[in-house]
Amino acid sequence: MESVFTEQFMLQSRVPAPLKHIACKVVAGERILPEEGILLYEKGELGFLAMLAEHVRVRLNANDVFFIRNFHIEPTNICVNKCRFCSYSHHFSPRKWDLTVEEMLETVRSQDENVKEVHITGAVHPEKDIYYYEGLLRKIKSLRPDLHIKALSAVELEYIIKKARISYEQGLKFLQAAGLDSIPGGGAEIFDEKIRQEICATKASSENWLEIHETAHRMGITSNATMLYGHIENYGHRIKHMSLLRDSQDRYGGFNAFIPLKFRNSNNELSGISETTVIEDMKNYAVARIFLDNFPHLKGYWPMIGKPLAQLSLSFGVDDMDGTINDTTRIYSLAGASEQNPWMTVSEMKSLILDAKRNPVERDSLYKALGN
Ligand code: V47
Ligand code: SF4
Repeated sequence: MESVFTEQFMLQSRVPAPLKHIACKVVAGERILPEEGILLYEKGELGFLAMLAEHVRVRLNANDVFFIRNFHIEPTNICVNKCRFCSYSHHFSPRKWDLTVEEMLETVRSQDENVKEVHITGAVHPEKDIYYYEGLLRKIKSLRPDLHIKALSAVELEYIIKKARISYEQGLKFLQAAGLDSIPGGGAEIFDEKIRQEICATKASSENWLEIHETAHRMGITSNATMLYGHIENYGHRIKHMSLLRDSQDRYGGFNAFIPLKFRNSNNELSGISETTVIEDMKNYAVARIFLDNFPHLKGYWPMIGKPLAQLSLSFGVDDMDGTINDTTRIYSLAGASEQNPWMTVSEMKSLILDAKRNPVERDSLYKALGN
């Protein structure tokens, strides 16, 4: 079976020899090198990349595409940082907010009991500390003990843990005891200090981001990893970013999903940069799926690219559609995404996945199928 698949590539004379070599490695289940990843970005035609990415997707997830019933809480947009790509913080957003704990608890109360996960992330507020978030997590858990709390990006964690003058491990243990179940993938941007200096000079370094996630993984707290692409980075930077993640995953294995985030250019300091094309977006999903052979899941985050492109991404290696969201995130609508009030019903989610000839699977936060 596999050799027939490989031969298909071999017979396609328009595929240059070095790409055929990469195809054989991928089909044989071998890991590709960073320079081969760059070659895929530079020379890989979309159909060719799709076939290879789909091969990896099927090996890892068969025909299943996952989704979860979830909602977000974005506690504040008042931020000590001023990342140049960000349209969400009070520096650029037309609205400035800092929710009270009671307002956040009201959002939790308003969700129906089938909702399985809350994703809490926001800006780095100068006056908030680890004790504030510990109290918030405790109150949410006491209201909804069954709700999985995926909270606080490494950037928010670094700030509150350093402020408390404790180690990452002590900080994470303190929050875990209050109800922190996993960590979202935000703040990774691009792991290259020169690029970070240009786009997000004051936020956590690549090294600290990775150290926080690895500390969590050693403690049994799983997490996600994002990559912000389509701004001033090049293919080499994207591959370097994914190489660091792949190496880290080899060490501890705590990443659940990789989430490419397309830079959206409305209302921020990088508005002069054109957004990537659909071809570039699909190519990026495919190369990520091929390169990150040890990441179990690749997420097509529909509030960022819109429902039609998220559906299309299911043919480029994506096996996870995130969730129903219930109109609770503003990060992408403020940056110009088409989904101004992101909301997806379960039946819409399922038909979107079925339409792509995949099997919809409702999951919990750790990708256990919920059998319905
Ligand atoms: O780190 C900010 C990105 C991230 C823009 O773990 C932008 O399941 C594009 O991390 N254009 C936060 N992206 C969101 C995040 C996330 C999203 C979905 C799922 C998960 C998960 C995590 O949003 C930031 C930054 O990279 N971002 N501004 C922008 N203009
Ligand atoms: Fe603040 Fe996050 Fe926006 Fe950076 S991306 S300015 S850390 S809210």
